[in-house]
Amino acid sequence: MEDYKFLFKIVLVGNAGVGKTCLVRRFTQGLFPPGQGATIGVDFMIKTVEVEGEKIKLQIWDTAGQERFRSITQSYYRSAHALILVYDISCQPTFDCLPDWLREIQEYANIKVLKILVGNKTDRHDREIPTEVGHYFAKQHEMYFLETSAKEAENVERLFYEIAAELIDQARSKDGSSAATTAAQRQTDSGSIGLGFSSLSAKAAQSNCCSGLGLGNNDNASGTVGSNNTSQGG
Ligand SMILES: Nc1nc2c(ncn2[C@@H]2O[C@H](COP(=O)(O)OP(=O)(O)O)[C@@H](O)[C@H]2O)c(=O)[nH]1
Ligand SMILES: [Mg+2]
Repeated sequence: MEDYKFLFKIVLVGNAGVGKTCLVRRFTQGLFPPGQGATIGVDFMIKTVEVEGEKIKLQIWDTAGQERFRSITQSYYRSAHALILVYDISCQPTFDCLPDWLREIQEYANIKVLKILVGNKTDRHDREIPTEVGHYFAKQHEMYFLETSAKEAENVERLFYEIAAELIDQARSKDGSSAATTAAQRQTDSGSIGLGFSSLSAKAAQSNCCSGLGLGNNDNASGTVGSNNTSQGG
C-alpha cells in the first residue's frame, strides 16, 4: 500500500558511536540493539507515520561506517529534507566535532534543509555536556534541539514526529524560506523542539576531535535513493 501524501528523506550524521544506528532502530523497529553490534548495512530504513492526519513516509538514512568527514559524499546530503546531527552527551569530543560537521553540512546540503541537533544517551549518568550547552549551540546555529535516549526510548518518537510535522508545514506553505521562520516561531511558542534561549556558552574543552573515530570506508550510502532495502510499515 503506497497511499502516502509525502515522502521525506531524513539523514543522520555525527561521530561514530554517538548512537545514530540505535536511534534509527529504536524508531523503526522499536528495539535497542543488544551488545555493540549496532551496525546495519542498509542505506536507509522506511517508516510510515501519520501526522496531522496525513500519511507520511520517512526515508531515514544512517551512515554505515562512513562517519569520517569527507568520506560521506555530497549525494548523501543533497536530497535530504532534514539532517539530524547527533552527539553523545557523555562524550565531549563528539560535541567538539560539531563545527566540523556543520562545515560539511554547509558545503553539501541544501541551504533550506531542516537541521536538528540531538544530544543522545541521556540515560547515562556520566554526562559531560550540560543540556544548556547543547541548547545554546543549537540556537547559535539555527538548529532545533532535542536530547534523546535510544536506550530508554526517550524523545525518539518525538524527534521523528516533530521533524515530520515540520516538513509537512514547509511542504504545505510551498515557500521553504518563510516556512522555516514560521516553524521556528511556532516551536518556540509551543516549546516542543526547544529553539529556546540560554545564555550559557558552549566551551570546547578538548581538542582530540574525531581522531580514531569512524573507521571504515563502506561507501554504499549514495545513489540508491528509490531502492527499498528495509521496509518498516507503520
Ligand atoms: N547508554 C546508552 N547507550 C547508547 C545509546 N544509544 C546508543 N548507545 C550505545 O552506543 C554505542 C554506539 O551506538 P551506535 O548506534 O552503533 O552508534 P553510531 O556509530 O552512531 O551508529 C553502542 O554500544 C550502543 O549500545 C543510548 O541512548 N544510551
Ligand atoms: Mg551506526
